[in-house]
Amino acid sequence: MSGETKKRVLSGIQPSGNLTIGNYLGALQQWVAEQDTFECYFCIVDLHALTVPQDPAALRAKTREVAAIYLAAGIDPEKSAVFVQSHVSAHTELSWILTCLTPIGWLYRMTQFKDKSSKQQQESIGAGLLNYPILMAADILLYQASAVPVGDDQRQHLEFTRDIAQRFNHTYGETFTLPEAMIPREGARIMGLDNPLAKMSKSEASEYHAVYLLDPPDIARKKIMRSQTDSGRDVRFSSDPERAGVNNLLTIYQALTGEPKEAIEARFEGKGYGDLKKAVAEQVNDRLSPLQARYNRLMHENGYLDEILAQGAERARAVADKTLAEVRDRVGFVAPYR
Ligand code: AQP
Repeated sequence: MSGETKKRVLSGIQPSGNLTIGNYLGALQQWVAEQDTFECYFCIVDLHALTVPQDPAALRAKTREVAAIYLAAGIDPEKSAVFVQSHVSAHTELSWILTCLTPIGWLYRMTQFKDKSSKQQQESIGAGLLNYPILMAADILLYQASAVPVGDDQRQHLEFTRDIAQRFNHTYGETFTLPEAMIPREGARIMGLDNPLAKMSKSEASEYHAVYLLDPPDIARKKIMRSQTDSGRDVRFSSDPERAGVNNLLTIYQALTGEPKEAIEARFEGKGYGDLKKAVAEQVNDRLSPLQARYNRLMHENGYLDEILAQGAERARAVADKTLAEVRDRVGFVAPYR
């Protein structure tokens, strides 16, 4: 043992639907890769899921499902703390303190708020949807995380987190580490298979929009074979919006294989879109089959998941409560007598 302390990483996914290959390539795949380099905290962010309406029984089931998917994807609970966000109450407490420091204008500027609120009736938009980035900032800052591995859609929320951390540090004295977004080079923004101009999203309802991590191989293959492409023939990476479908399939292929762009284009030289779709389906299923086998085993091991989540929450609390105690002192709260 060198005794050297590792830098911290925190990230999470909302249990708000079926996890997609977008969540896998943008987030999970890099979490697995970073476990040896960093001290990692990975949570299932159930408090965030409440920002849009959720059925309680479905939320409970999805929270366990997402936890099992983390482990099945390769998160090792011996190395990384895996926990449910609502099991660590410091998240909500810090979130309130940061709320009181946040100008409302910063929140109204967030793209995700604009997107998600535009899909709801004005009178049913919860204040939680607006405040979402503050809770996310609290999640990250509690762990003094230096890096946050996320997809490209979370870039703006990370900038918000840095801004609020700086505001706190400036107002109350140096307290929080300023985190950096860790965005993967490939697969940072996987697009919908049915509409390659919109981000693939787990809460999008249409049948052919996304491959889910628990889709059986024939369903995953069918979705990919039906994905939207254009009338061209060349299998090449492109930034032309007309060719976004093919570009998206190539991006998925690249993120899964790690091959350079040129090698991939050479592989598909003289071949058509059908060949590309078959090759992508094969890569996706090769990755998902072992994940699904591990997932099924885990879900049948009585008590195992609960034990991992309990241990993860304990490790998380040890760090989060320490930061929170410092914050409470900085803002002027009287420490409890006992
Ligand atoms: N399409 C995507 N491509 C790459 N990365 C993605 N992520 C999400 N979609 C893509 C990354 O996955 C993590 C999950 O974040 P989240 O659950 O907090 O919510 P999100 O970013 O809003 O993801 P979804 O799937 O679109 O969820 P819903 O539909 O519930 O809002 C993040 O790291 C994200 O960047």
